[in-house]
Amino acid sequence: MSFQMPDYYNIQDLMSDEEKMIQNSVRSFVEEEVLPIIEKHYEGGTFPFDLIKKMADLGLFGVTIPQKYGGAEASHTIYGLAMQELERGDSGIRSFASVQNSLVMFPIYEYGSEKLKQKWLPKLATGDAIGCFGLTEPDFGSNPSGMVTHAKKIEGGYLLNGAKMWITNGTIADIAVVWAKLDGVVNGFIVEKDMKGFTAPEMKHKHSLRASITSELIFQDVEIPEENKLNIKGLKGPLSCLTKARYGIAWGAIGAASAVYDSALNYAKSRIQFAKPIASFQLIQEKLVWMLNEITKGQLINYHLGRLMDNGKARPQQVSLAKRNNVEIALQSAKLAREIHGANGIINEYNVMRHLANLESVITYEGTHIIHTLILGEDITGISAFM
Ligand code: TGC
Ligand code: FAD
Repeated sequence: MSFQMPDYYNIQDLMSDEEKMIQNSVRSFVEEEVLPIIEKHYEGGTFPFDLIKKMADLGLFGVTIPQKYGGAEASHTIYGLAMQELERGDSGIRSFASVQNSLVMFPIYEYGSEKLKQKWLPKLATGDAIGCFGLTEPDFGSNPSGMVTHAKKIEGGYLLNGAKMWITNGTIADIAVVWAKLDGVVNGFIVEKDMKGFTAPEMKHKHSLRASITSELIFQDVEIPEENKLNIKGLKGPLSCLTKARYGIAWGAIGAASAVYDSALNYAKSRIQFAKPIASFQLIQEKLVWMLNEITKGQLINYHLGRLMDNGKARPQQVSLAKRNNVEIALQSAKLAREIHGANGIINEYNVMRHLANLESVITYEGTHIIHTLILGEDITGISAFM
């Protein structure tokens, strides 16, 4: 049965032809290229490298970056729609695109010198270069301001020492956007894979995001040339990148939620127990309606937030609300969908357990659910829970 994205409030009617066209082309890509291979990669714990060039050809890297740097120069709403469709396939595929777009190309475009932009953005857009983003450390996750990775000024550049952990794409990246303290202030540096003293071992044995590469980054006296320093000081540098990525995740989560809802609805209509489809039982209907209800609310949040982003009016806290809400309801939807599938819910013939396990990472990274609660708590009370 072919996939139908739930659209209970006819949001499609509000979308431009360009938005519909891109959404449809990414949906077809997921249908034809991602879904047939994803379970094999998930089981094997491998990333499907063949998809990188295909994603680049679709314009999925540098979606909002100007064309003169190889980007698609499209809107944030289009970026969101693309992330939604990718995560309908798998959170790991969306993660790859989130990192490349929001956490690597965005900071180079926003804070890099013209030389740095010319050097890296076109290659990142075509998928000829892969990037990663190193903020989290073994002892500093939710509180990145405590980071111990540091840079020291030397003649012609900087000497970088420290370690990052849980870094998506680290092992396969050509460049890492690394956040480190210089004279006690957070700064951003571009570390290139061949720089002496830099290693990026893969972290194995994950039960979640298995079709995505997660790595450590280790820096031992890595010499960084002056031109590889980004022009931004303080934690607002990395946090501004996170705002972009969290926005994409809010859309992506609705893709994952729609995938498990679709599977649960079809399963409930075809699975017979007590001589009836299980969809006829009120307790099953309640679960399906809960999912549809929450997906619809999430879609409306995303659609409006996209317009705010496009008009430059979105506040980071509004992005936090969307990420917090949509990932939580996607996770709950995956749990309900797994229940509706009974024993079949745990095997890879159905997508629900894979999405459920993936969403356990998505609710942790880019600010945990609790961190977004506290960001919103501070916004409405004026009192920070972090001090
Ligand atoms: P705080 O004092 O609140 O802020 C420091 C400065 O930053 C500004 N700011 C922001 N700017 C842009 N966007 C945002 N979202 C911003 N949030 C804050 C703020 O205005 C201030 O500016 P200024 O000019 O006054 O200096 O900072 P804090 O130290 O109290 O931290 C607050 C907190 C806890 C919310 C923050 O540290 C946080 O968000 N922690 C969560 C860490 C996190 O999300 N890590 C994610 C790592 S990357 C990742 O997970 C990638 S997964 C990739 C994938 O596979 O998809
Ligand atoms: P901690 O910060 O140690 O938190 C542990 C628990 O304590 C959480 O439940 C948290 O909500 C809670 N907690 C923390 N502070 C408070 C508080 N003040 N009040 C109440 N509760 C609190 N990072 C990158 O930099 N780049 C990447 O590419 C990247 N990719 C990732 C990929 C995967 C698969 C995963 C799992 C993580 C990735 N991360 C990445 C790291 C991710 O951003 C961190 O895991 C996340 O920020 C949380 O940090 P932590 O795991 O150290 O948890």
